[in-house]
Amino acid sequence: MLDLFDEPCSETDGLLYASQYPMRPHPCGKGHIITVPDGELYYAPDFFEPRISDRAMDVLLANDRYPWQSTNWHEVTDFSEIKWTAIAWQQSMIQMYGRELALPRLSAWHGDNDQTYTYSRIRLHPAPWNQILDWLRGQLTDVSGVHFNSVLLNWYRNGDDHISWHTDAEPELGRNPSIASINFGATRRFILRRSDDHQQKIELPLKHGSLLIMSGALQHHWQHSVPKEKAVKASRVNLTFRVIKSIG
Ligand SMILES: O=C(O)CCC(=O)C(=O)O
Repeated sequence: MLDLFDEPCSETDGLLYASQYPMRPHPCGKGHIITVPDGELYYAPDFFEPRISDRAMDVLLANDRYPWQSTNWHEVTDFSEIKWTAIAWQQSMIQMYGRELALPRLSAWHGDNDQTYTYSRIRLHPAPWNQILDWLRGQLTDVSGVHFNSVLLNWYRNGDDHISWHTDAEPELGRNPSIASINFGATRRFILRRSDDHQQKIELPLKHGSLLIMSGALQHHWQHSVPKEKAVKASRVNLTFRVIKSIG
């Protein structure tokens, strides 16, 4: 496990690998709990077997038009006409500097009832739970002790897609939220930095079949991002399971 944390990385300023913090094995037998200042991380690089992770990618990206592995998704122009088998993928737009810009990734929101959630100033309406999302959620119960009621999915079509620095500290998530992040597809760099000292950073390479849980006060003290990685040509799907506490 340690060698996964210790992969070389180009960004060195203040960077610490998660392995430099105290860690102990999780009682469930998979992965480790890592105690960081003002928060806790759980990381299991091989939480799901490769066979299950491969199958998950096939189901999450299944649609009526394009084979997900061989399509150049950045060139697809009829995206809104695609019928998705399991996930309600959308190209969300944001207003910035008076212009409407496409987010550099695709996203989907599934969850209980008719809750809405505001994310990156976008109001999301949940699509229902389905077999794969419900099954994945079930896999998280023992390790997290949390019954999640919603999931935000991000699809990074290749290394150009990314997510900028932010916290998951929206009011709907309440204080000290636990957020469980499942990763399928290409390995991408996940970087945390302290909100009050941007030079203090922690990096985890989130690989195919891995699970990261962020908990304690982490969201109130640390920001996170998945930066661009030009060399990455393959898709990655990330699912962050959350508990929404109130109707937005
Ligand atoms: O893709 C990831 O690993 C992070 C996703 C994320 O930051 C989010 O959904 O808020």
